[in-house]
Amino acid sequence: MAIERTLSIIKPDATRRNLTGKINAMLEGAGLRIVAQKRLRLTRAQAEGFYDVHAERPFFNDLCTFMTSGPVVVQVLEGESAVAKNREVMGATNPADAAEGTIRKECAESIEANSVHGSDSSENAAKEIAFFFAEEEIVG
Ligand code: IDP
Ligand code: MG
Repeated sequence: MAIERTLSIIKPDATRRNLTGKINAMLEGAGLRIVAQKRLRLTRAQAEGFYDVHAERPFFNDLCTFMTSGPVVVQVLEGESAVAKNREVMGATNPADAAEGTIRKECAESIEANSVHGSDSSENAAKEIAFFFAEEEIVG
């Protein structure tokens, strides 16, 4: 097992309901270290660029509208198997399918407004981290 980094985003439904601290506590409780973090409002171009892989999906437009509807908190998480560990603590995409004790089970409002994003592979994690952070902004 290796120390990895992954990109996490606390989505607008969660920042709106003041859940940043609760979600951070759940991430830290799972053994993930927040080694970079900033709160920002995504532009449409940023949302479309970030979710480029989903451009052909039917929910793409609504997803970009949702992701620009309020502030997000983008963060780099570090730890043993951080990509998989974060996906585990996040829970399934649809909160109706998410396991007990996961962030999406406890916090998500819907399959779209599901409170958090997490990279799905170490390759994508590297790309997604570079999308938001310069190396010197990450302090391990
Ligand atoms: P993930 O966030 O669990 O990796 P993805 O399939 O990568 O899920 O989808 C990216 C995001 O798009 C989801 O987190 C959710 O916000 C949104 N999304 C996914 N599937 C649907 C859907 O069927 N309807 C509406 N929004 C969706
Ligand atoms: Mg995904």
